[in-house]
Amino acid sequence: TIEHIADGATWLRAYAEDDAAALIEAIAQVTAQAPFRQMQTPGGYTMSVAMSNCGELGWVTDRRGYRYQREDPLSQQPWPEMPAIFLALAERAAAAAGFHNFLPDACLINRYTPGARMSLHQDKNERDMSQPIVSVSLGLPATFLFGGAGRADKPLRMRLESGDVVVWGGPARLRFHGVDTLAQGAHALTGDCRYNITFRKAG
Ligand code: MD3
Ligand code: FE
Repeated sequence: TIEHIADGATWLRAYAEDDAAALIEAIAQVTAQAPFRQMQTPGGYTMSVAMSNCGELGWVTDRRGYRYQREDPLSQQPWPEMPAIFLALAERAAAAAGFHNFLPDACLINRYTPGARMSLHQDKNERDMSQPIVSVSLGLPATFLFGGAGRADKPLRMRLESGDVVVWGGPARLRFHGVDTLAQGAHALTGDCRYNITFRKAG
């Protein structure tokens, strides 16, 4: 089912359900080369979410700031190639939401274990804000917080489940958002974790 959440935001419930096992296998292949790591924020905190990347550009944070870069700072090697199944899903989902010819060059993979969260933020490190972000949730469900144009706007709460895909474009692209603390649980495909994959045109 297609659901319009807000101007520019489209929720494709269970859209990736049939691909879930293959997507999780592809995550394992990417992270065998570029392991999950908990990065440092510029303010010196360690993120509770563990991250990796694939594609031409990867999102990183450290004491120097937030940015995209071509090399994995752990290995100083290029990020692993974006798996074909990732690219195909992102392109198809974006088109279903009205964003044709979406060609992501960056894919951030987030891993949440119980207790992990992501505080309200905007995604502003990408060059072209006319391009959407496509997000895919796998494994344990999470409460996603969808805020407004300002940090103080009270966020809507949305439960994102395994296989859900959301396309964030247009006026939704710069809205504040975050993820509430992940609850304990067990999922048949991922065990005690949630993965979120986001596809971006960063460069
Ligand atoms: C709304 N990830 O990696 S995905 C992130 O579930 C991030 O891991 C969350 O926020 C997660 O930056 C949320 C949904 C999402 C992604 C990007 C957005 C929602 C968005 C950009 C603009 C507005
Ligand atoms: Fe974000």
